[in-house]
Amino acid sequence: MATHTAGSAADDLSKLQIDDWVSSAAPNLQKNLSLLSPEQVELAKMLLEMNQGHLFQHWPEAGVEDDAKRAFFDQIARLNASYPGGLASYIKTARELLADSKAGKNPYEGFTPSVPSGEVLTFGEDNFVQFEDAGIREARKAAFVLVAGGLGERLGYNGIKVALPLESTTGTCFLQHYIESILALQESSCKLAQGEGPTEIPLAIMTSDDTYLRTKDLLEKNAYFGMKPSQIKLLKQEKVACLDDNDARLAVDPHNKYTIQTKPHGHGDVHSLLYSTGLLKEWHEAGRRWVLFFQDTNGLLFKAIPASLGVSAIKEYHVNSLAVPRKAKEAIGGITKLTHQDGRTMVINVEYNQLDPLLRATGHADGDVNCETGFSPFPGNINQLIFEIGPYLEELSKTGGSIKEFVNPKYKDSTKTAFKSSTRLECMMQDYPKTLPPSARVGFTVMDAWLAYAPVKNNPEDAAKVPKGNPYHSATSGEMAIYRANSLILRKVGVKVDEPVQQVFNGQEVDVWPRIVWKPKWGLTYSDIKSKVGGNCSITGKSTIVLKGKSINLENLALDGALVVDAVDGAEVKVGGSVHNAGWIIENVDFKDASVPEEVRIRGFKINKIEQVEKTYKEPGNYSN
Ligand code: UGB
Repeated sequence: MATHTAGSAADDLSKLQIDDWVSSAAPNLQKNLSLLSPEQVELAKMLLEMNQGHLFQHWPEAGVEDDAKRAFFDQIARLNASYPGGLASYIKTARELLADSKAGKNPYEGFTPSVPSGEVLTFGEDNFVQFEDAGIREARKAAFVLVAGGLGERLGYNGIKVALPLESTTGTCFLQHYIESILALQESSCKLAQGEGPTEIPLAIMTSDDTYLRTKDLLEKNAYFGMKPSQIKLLKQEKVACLDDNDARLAVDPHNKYTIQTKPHGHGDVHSLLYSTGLLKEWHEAGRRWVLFFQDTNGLLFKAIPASLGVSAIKEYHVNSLAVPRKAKEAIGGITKLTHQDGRTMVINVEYNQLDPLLRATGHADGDVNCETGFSPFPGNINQLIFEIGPYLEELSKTGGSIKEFVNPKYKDSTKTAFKSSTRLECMMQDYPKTLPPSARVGFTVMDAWLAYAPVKNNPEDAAKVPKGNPYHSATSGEMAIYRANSLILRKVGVKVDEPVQQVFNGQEVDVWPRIVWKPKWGLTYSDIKSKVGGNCSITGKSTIVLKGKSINLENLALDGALVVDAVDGAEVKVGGSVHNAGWIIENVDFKDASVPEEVRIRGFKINKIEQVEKTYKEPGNYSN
């Protein structure tokens, strides 16, 4: 950044006026004004107007630590530029939200919650299949956005979460699985379109300072997992300034008095980033119709994508949230219909810590409880959102992508005058519909959790404490959910799959199904999978099957052991007969055992590959055995 000498700035009339004003508001800043560029002077003025004079309280005379002072303004400029409306707007909003928090104001004041109605789908039923067909048709007009800026503090894993294997049978990491799923969707959808419209589905990944370099590295080291590098855009969210008190005085880093302390602003940043980078406009101009948002560690997600995209297209939803049945008080938000005294209504996610008090305050004495189905009547938000790009872009053109924020200070005592530690404003991507007009078409789609949702969010110790019956959301349960879903899907298309056995890993009791894994290109939809299974197939409980190829047909297969089929595109393979061997067995691992890699330890088991049959087809052609 350019620096100005005393001479060049001193003649400026407005600067002289600032000098006078600054000398009373922040005398230590005044002594340093000669160091600042005109832009920095403007920023200083803004800070003083926003009552942030304390930031300069410890500044020494010009000539001492000048580089640090300039670095301070570099940071202020970044914080100012990355927030819609700038830092002044951030501070103003923070004061309002902090005042509301101090007054104990209910953010849902005047609203009554009720159970909304949405599309409830069951895997394999006729309407599910129709929605899947429609979704596959629409997919080539979609763009995907993965929000992966979070550190995953609850999981406590040292790497980035998208690099974690979603299952240890093949060791495929989340990012690879997501990319291969998008490529499979792209191929199926473009085949139907026969050359019309977009031919590539783009993927944007929102990262943060915590995840950007490691995400880039993972992609580069793996040749983008088969996607064209130009198809992937890495975005980076900035952190926001921390606040020390109810007057929203910016918090100075305890280790460096020239640095403002910052913390993540939340996944809601994705909207302003898509807008400010021009990416959303670019997608719209290229004829794309849908943008699909998803989180970093849900290995089941793409099983639910075709049908839910079909729901968006057929129901013409501007906003479609994917949801699953939710146990009362489970730590995922509840999709709720809110009706205001003045008649306004909206269907919105109410975060899990707010739903129970909201219900209690509006006449439901027991709060958030399970109903006769064994689940809360409020479906659980899994933060998989599908927006129609046209109305979304129109809305962002008005708001710049800023969405409703919240603040969650931890107060020292009941006077609510001091915080235990600095706080900041946060925002969530699913709060986007809060500012939409009542005419907006906002809906949701519920699918069974076994099919759609198994995130990896909790560390083994916390997962082991989850109340019985509620999902663990750990690396252990995330992996077991893949095997369960694939087993249930194969059962649905006629394969005889043995019942699971119960086992305990890292203190969590889980159902262990046969380890059935396939590449997304093998089977994206119910119809796809059904068309690849014929005759009487059976898979025993101790078995493992890995299908790595597009056209592998299972015909009268009786599997009791491990079978790996790997076929290049163009190889049409029929696999059948009896396959029997010692197979791959699961062995317990203690999560405290530091001699085992972290990604293995956190799931509490490893796979011992004793014996298998491998069938590999490297050339296109027809094969039958
Ligand atoms: N994320 C970012 O990209 N940037 C950030 O600043 C923060 C996060 P968490 P959370 O599915 O169980 C959400 O921390 O926010 C990414 C919903 O709000 O895993 O506690 C991060 O990388 C909640 O309603 O979840 O809770 C990750 O991919 C419920 O649906 C994603 O944002 C809950 O998820 C989510 O971050 C759930």
